[in-house]
Amino acid sequence: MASKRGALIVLEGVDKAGKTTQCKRLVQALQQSGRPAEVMRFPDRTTTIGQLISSYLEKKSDLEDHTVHLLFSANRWELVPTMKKKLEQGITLVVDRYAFSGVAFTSAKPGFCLDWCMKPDVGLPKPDLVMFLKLSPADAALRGQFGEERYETSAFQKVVQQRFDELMKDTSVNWQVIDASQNIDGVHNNIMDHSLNAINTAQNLPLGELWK
Ligand code: FDM
Ligand code: MG
Repeated sequence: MASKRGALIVLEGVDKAGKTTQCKRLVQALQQSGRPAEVMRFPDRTTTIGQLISSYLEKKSDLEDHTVHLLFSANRWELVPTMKKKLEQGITLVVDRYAFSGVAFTSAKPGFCLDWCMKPDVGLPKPDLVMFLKLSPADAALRGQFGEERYETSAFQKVVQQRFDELMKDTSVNWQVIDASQNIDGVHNNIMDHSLNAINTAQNLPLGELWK
């Protein structure tokens, strides 16, 4: 029998929710329990496309809104062969942002609907689990100021949260909302529970296609 595949696990959430910290903690905990796991993040700023995106986010360049949306999507698609290979090798991938951020952020701009924003990502590897780290704007503010990058304002993040709320109504995706206002260990324990479940379930199922 073929060896068991890894699970595709995504962490999403608003700014300051602790996604990056929790992705690292999760991968460490999985590895320590003998489960192969690797962290990935989108945008992956290391590729040629990723460098265009990074320069845009740092406000060093301007890009037309549709164009940058498609670049974010292309940045995911260019990593798909690598992702599939790793999952087939039994490696669980813990991903810091994915297509959901892509849709939530672009559709928070005037003139963009959810439907148009989803189209380029239709058919991407479907996550076995998407955890949304939920943090109120008040709690986020307690964690410090926003950074200097594009999109890092409370007004924009508020609309992004509304778009995420829309996306979470889609029951074809395994969404789990995590209370990110707990301390780091508390959040980690919740995330670990959901992840172990997803890993066990995924090993006997084929990888799905997102929004298809
Ligand atoms: N972002 C991220 C998008 O607008 N579209 C996407 O597809 C993705 C993956 O880029 F503001 C936004 C979200 C965030 C920024 O920031 C990336 P981090 O701090 O590198 O996650
Ligand atoms: Mg950030």
